[in-house]
Amino acid sequence: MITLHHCVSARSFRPLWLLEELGTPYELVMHAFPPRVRDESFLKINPLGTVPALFDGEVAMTESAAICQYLAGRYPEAGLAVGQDDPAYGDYLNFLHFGEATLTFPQTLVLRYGRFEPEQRQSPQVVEDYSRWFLSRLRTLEPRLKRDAFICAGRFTAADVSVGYALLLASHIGLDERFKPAVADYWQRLQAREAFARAKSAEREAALAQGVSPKASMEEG
Ligand SMILES: N[C@@H](CCC(=O)N[C@@H](CS)C(=O)NCC(=O)O)C(=O)O
Repeated sequence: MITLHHCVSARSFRPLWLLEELGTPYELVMHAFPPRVRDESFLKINPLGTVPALFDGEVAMTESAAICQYLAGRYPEAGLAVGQDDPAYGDYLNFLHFGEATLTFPQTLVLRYGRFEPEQRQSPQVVEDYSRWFLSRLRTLEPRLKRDAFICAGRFTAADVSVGYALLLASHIGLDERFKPAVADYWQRLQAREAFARAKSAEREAALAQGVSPKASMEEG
């Protein structure tokens, strides 16, 4: 059985959503955010103190985009991966990693210098600069999503889960109001997926059952 360690609305939402898309059984272990501070026993599970941490037999992984790639590849029958012989393979890998490396990174600076740091260390300048950075990177997606419903391969794949999480995070910090029309429509399409709704319910129910706040991690700080 796959075990996923998760904080509400954190990057571990990527593997959670993907597991729901796959329909494969998993155990969801919830932690208060940030687990490094609020749940020290977690450091024995993942010395980095970050989520996700996913265990599948002997396999242990802590990078959300890599976990999506791993799971989609392990369950090819679900059609969420793009094979090496497919002309869309390069696009698939590119956007799977773009979701974390390019789109989530500037938002972590917005969160850190807008919410998590003590007031005297907060910086409206950093918040605005990295908000703009994030929004400018979305420009790559706009023409593509004007043309196609999903990011690559003409269908929903794990790359959409990776990019979709970055849009979820943006909605938590109010940047969704600045999405251009094709990205805004895409974000609506992703939220309408049944597996997305199941993942949202699963994290809420597991949080309540395990005595963890069901509020989004970025509102806990
Ligand atoms: N690149 C990693 C980043 C993991 C990460 O930083 N997770 C955040 C949650 S979104 C975390 O656990 N932060 C708590 C901390 O840094 O102490 C990934 O994509 O999974």
